[in-house]
Amino acid sequence: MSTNLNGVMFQFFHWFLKKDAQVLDGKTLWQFLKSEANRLRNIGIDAVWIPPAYKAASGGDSVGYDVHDHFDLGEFDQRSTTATKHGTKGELKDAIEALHGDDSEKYIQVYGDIVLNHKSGGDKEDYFWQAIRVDKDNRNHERWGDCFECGLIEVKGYTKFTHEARAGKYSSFKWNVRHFDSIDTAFEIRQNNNVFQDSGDYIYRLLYNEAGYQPPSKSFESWVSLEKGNYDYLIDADFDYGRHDVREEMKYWGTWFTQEVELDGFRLDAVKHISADYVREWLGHVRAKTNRNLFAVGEYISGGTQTLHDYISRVTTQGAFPQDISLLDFPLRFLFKNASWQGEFFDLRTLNRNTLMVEQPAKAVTFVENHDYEYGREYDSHVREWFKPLGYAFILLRDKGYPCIFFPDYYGSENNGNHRAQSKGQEYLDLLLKLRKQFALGAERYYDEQNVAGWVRMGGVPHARGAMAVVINNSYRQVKGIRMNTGRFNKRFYHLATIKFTGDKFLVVKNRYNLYGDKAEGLWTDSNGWADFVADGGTVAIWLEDGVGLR
Ligand SMILES: [Ca+2]
Ligand SMILES: [Ca+2]
Repeated sequence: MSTNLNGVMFQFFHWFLKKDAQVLDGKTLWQFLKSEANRLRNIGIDAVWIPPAYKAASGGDSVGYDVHDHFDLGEFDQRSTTATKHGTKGELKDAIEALHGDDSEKYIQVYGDIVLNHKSGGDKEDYFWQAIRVDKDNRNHERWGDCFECGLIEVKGYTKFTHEARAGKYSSFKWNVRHFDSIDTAFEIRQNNNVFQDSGDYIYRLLYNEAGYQPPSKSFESWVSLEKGNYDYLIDADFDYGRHDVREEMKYWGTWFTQEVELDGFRLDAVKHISADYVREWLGHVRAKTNRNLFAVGEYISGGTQTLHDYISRVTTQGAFPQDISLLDFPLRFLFKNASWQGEFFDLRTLNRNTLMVEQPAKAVTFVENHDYEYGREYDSHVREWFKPLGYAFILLRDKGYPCIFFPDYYGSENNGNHRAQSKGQEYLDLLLKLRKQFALGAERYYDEQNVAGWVRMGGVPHARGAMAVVINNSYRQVKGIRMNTGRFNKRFYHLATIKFTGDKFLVVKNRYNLYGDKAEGLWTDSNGWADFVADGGTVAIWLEDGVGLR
């Protein structure tokens, strides 16, 4: 969880952000982040998740997940650029300094994006290495024997990383094939003295370590996702965490990166493809070496919660030094996506079941959208815009989870390739953030039906300004009510705002909403505290106890 009361995280990038995007106003992302530090502070952001800050194989145009050199934070001329897509190392440090602020300012935490799974864009390897072909869909199926494309082979892939421009600064580790356990691209395959082309149909599992090395054999890691048999391999050159030298080097890097730019925590990329035992070892090492209570949230993509519980348990309860970790709530995110596509055919009662938010709220980082699923990433994988205010109300105003706001949902975006411009949600998100800090406090009473769900925050605790009732309605164009108990008897609640998407922008209708009839400006609870709170179709409506206002 966040260390702050009702903490909020901000994912400060997206996949389709152009380097010359209007919102950046000629700045790099790091420069823009620096210039936005005070705004983020003022709207109630407690932590910023920054994109991978190190040199990517595709250089200055990459979001950064194709990591080429973990130690190059925009400092060395590699992959045809010194800066990363997001800027230079100096600009990154300036941005983080601005977020941390001086002693008189609220401290905003910075979470680095940590890619521990692979390296990308290596040079052609010098040495052949023994390997076996495994099926992409079943990694446990190794193609031994003498059938077509079977048997022991030797491969050369793109596994050599010399980083000559860095010349050993920060680390002299020289990466080559021995440090990886699998690749999916070979430029040379040799078998029985014949040379073969890479058919592109297989993953090549590397078999042995060099003579005399312990352990003598390589293997896929254990405690990874069991999808595809064993989901250790994801992309490019996959680290071999069976090797002591690889484990140590990446732990050393984690400590170095954390201290070099003063990180406060991590978003751990692709953890289903990395041994959970290594992630625990890595976190334990970096936390101990830096002597800091570093927050960690992992990206484990799963529609079901059981694998997430198993993963959390493996990291937080096993081993000599159990480590705290949260996970992104993908099960909830996939429900949001379905809700946005199915409209009123989606049963809102499913939102409050089978999610990490419900089942393990203290370990849930909740979100509506991210860079991997936003419009244009995969066919119809995004959350449609009309639903976003409902989704954000659900993560920002509930009593569970550590919510995360996605860059384009706040700042808007521009058309770019398959990506269609998304509308700026700044006005309604600023409102929800204020409500989160002032009214999303105290006990919660939750109610739901097929097409309408609502909750009351009871207040009555420090920092709470009063009671709040929130209603989301996913029907097409019909005002619906839900009966909720407020614990306030014969009390008026006024209509603060209804947030809706008009097809090209988000509208925040305050004070009076004519479709609500005699409740257009407010409503009364009965002598037992009950009232029918209403919201328009496809909107979220917010009602506050009379006599208190938003500051
Ligand atoms: Ca892996
Ligand atoms: Ca591996």
